[in-house]
Amino acid sequence: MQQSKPRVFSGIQPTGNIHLGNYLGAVKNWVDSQDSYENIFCVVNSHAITIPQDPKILHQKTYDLCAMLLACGINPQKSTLFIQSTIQEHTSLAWLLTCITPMGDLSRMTQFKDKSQKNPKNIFAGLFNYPNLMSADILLYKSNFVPVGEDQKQHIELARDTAMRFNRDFGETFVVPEPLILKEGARIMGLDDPSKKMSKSSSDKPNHSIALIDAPEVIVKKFKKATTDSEGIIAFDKKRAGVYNLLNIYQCFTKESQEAIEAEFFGLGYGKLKERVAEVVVEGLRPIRESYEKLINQKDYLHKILEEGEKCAREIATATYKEAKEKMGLV
Ligand code: AQP
Repeated sequence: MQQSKPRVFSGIQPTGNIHLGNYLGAVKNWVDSQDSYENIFCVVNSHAITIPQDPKILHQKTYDLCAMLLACGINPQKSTLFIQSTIQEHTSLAWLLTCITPMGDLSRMTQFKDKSQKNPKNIFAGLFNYPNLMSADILLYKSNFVPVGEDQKQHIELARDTAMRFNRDFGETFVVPEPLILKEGARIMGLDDPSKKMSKSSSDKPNHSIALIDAPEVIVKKFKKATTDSEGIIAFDKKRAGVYNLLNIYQCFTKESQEAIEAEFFGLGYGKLKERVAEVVVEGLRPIRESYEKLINQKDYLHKILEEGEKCAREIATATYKEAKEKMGLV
């Protein structure tokens, strides 16, 4: 494949319902910058099994998420979209990288600490090794940039270190990738507990997250219950996490400056803020939900897009893996 623009790679796990954090922190940026890059996007189902999943649900959610990414605006004419497990080179390269990554580096990963705390009875080696699979995803495509939310920054730093170590020890092979993290939306917090990031795996808590498929009345209800504080002042103050989170979401949808937003809400109460945030979110997500409802029934179209994406991604993945494997002396 001829590369004329810098390449971006990013992925998302089919571990539950995609939420506002995933959308504002990652997917919206993928969509908005499709013209600037050569884009490769992936539903990372092999990452999902680092936490136990129901196989039937995982299978279905993988296709649902592909349809949702198209509904969000991923354009198959401009971007390659595929499912991670269809290209074996991801796990094959992850093994090579596992063999050159110090245990100490992996033990520092905060996501491993967080997720093992959340699932203390199910801590498997795959969860510990997750960052190497993520490095493989990125390095396999010689990606220049990786648009992600802030929670993934540490994993990208590890991918950079791994690329540099490989290049140093076995000869120039991988591009050292840069994270692309936007200021607004990089870290959307849970509506019920704004000290924790909005997360798919906490969606069992009824008012934690806004799913992109939530009906308008559900969105309004969840925002009404969002945790704020007792100060009653509407301002972008990071120390008041609940109000800050609502304003941050509002800014992502309205694209107005912080000053303009603070002026708009000057003298108003939290009830009004919640109502207005819910309104812009409902309107912003409406076209996505409507498009998703159509796409989810167009199975042949979806499979065709994914097959084309897989073919395109495979071409790059096969070549890079062969190069890395041979450099390490594997027959
Ligand atoms: N709360 C968030 N705010 C901003 N960005 C976020 N992302 C995730 N949560 C937020 C970004 O979404 C992309 C896809 O995430 P993922 O599917 O790889 O999983 P994750 O980072 O582990 O996110 P979740 O939703 O919290 O899933 P679970 O609960 O399964 O771990 C990434 O770019 C991520 O930064």
